[in-house]
Amino acid sequence: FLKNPKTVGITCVPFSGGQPKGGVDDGPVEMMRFGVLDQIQDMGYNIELSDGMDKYQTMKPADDPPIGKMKNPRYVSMAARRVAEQVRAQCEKGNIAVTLGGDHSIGMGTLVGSSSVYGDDLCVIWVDAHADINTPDTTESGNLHGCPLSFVLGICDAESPFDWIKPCIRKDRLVYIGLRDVDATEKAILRKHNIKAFSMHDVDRHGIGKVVEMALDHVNKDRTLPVHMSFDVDALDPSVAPATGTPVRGGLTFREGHYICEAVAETGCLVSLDLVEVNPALGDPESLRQTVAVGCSLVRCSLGESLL
Ligand code: B3U
Ligand code: MN
Ligand code: MN
Repeated sequence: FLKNPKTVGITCVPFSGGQPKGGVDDGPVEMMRFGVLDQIQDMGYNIELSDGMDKYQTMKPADDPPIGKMKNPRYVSMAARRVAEQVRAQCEKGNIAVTLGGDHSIGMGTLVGSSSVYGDDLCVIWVDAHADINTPDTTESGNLHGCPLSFVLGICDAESPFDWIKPCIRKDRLVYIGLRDVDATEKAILRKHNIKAFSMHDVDRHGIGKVVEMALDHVNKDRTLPVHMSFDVDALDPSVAPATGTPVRGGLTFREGHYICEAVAETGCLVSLDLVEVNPALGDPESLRQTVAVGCSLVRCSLGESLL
């Protein structure tokens, strides 16, 4: 699918407006400081950086009162719209589009951007402790990082300021891995729309190898369709990735997380990737180092680092 399979287009999104904790906006800069760009180049890729990562902070509207339960709706919408444009540009050039967050509300932007180029062929693998599929009506927290999928799947009516988002992802081309903290309202949505999810219970039962195979079979049986993977570091166990806003016990081990990335890399179908919810402000320096390091390592493995 890729015109430039050896070019990685990186979009850094220092954005935290989709949830209440500061610091997640420093995720991209900490991953860069850790050397993620050089590491990707050392694997033989060219890098093209989307510009203006400083713009996200300055986009914050002076006045952004809640709309219904949604917090910071205008800010989240504007940031996601910009992400969508930048990811679209990277995908149009045929680069592998890698987006470094930032909180997971930016996922609505990356999915709009990638699907605007790949259409509804695009398959989505959402690796997360959470389902991120609340609607503006079902969300209890009002945090929009818990809602991105409902917008792009067309499960909720796109009201202003999110009316620029058209349904663009097919429900049968979405699959989850790693779930263990899903709201009752979200479970009802998953059931109603027949959305495939592999929880930690499934990982325990079948092992990660089988789970990833079943997940890929569900969305991409013949391995011929383009794939977007959205990796929330809180899918990993907090002992592996402690510096994140909403850690949940009982997550993926270091190897299980990497296995998912390696298996996706092996398909050769990956066209776009998000790595989100690294929050360097949470925890001691060692937790921060460990989390940033594992984030960079997941990105490299998704780009094929460990394939022989
Ligand atoms: N489902 C809850 C909790 C949550 C979602 N995503 C994260 N936490 N990181 C909510 O707020 O919608
Ligand atoms: Mn998430
Ligand atoms: Mn999560």
